[in-house]
Amino acid sequence: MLYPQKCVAAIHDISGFGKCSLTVILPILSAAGVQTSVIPTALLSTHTGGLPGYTYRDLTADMLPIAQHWHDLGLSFDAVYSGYLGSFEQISVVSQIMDLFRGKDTLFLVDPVMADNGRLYAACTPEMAQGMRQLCGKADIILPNITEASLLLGEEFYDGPYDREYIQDLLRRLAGLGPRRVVLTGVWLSGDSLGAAGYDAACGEYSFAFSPRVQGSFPGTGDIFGSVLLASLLQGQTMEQALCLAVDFTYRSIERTRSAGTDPRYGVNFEAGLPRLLSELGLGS
Ligand code: PXL
Repeated sequence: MLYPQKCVAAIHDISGFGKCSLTVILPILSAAGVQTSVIPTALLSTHTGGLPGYTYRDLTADMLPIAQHWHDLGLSFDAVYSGYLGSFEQISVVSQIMDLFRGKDTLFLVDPVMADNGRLYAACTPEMAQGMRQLCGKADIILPNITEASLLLGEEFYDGPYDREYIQDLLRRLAGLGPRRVVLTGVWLSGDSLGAAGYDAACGEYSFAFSPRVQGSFPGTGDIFGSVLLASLLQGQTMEQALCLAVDFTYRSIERTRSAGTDPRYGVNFEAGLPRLLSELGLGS
């Protein structure tokens, strides 16, 4: 039996160096057999996570014309996956792109990339939270870390360790913004583990997945996590399976990088994990 290839439209920036956003999303989704088309939101020399200086070219004016062209060509997508947006204005552009590609089974995955560890990213502004809240309301799945969850809910950020009740309460309230499923990253209940928690509001089910914790900050790992999660869901795996796979793949990428002694700001070694990922997705020879 022949299955049609899954198609994703990915709306993220291109950070030329440093392995985040499209430079990790594209290879991971492609390796997982997903045909991936891209709408770049901005072109940067590097990510904004710790390297001194970066160039920045805003691509807002190109985004809707690209999407409109695809729409005119009659293209459709199994999923639209948005992440780092270069400006407040781009939030409404992504919202319009979602309207263009809304289909019966189109999955809208919104990663409200704005902040981490209690701090906004360099190019993000506090008013983005309000717009992101609305965009999340149109999504099927949202993927905030705990800092972004606090911004979306208009609350103060608390550092962990967290208890399960607090995490479940955050998940339920985030689902109250509109998305059916919520995946929260950067969840830790004790000092030696780190992972993610999921909630499906349709069935009221929670899932948790953890890995050992590696100290430090690793840019790009949210995008790696999101791509593996999406690949797994498109492959028909359950939320629990997707969460476990994404946590494990991200952890292995971080641990490989730590043990090699690579500067974390240069990005993690996810490439070496791709063959194993394919077999865990039931793909490959
Ligand atoms: O991975 C999130 C991300 C994406 N794009 C850019 C970033 C970051 C996080 O720092 O700086 C440009």
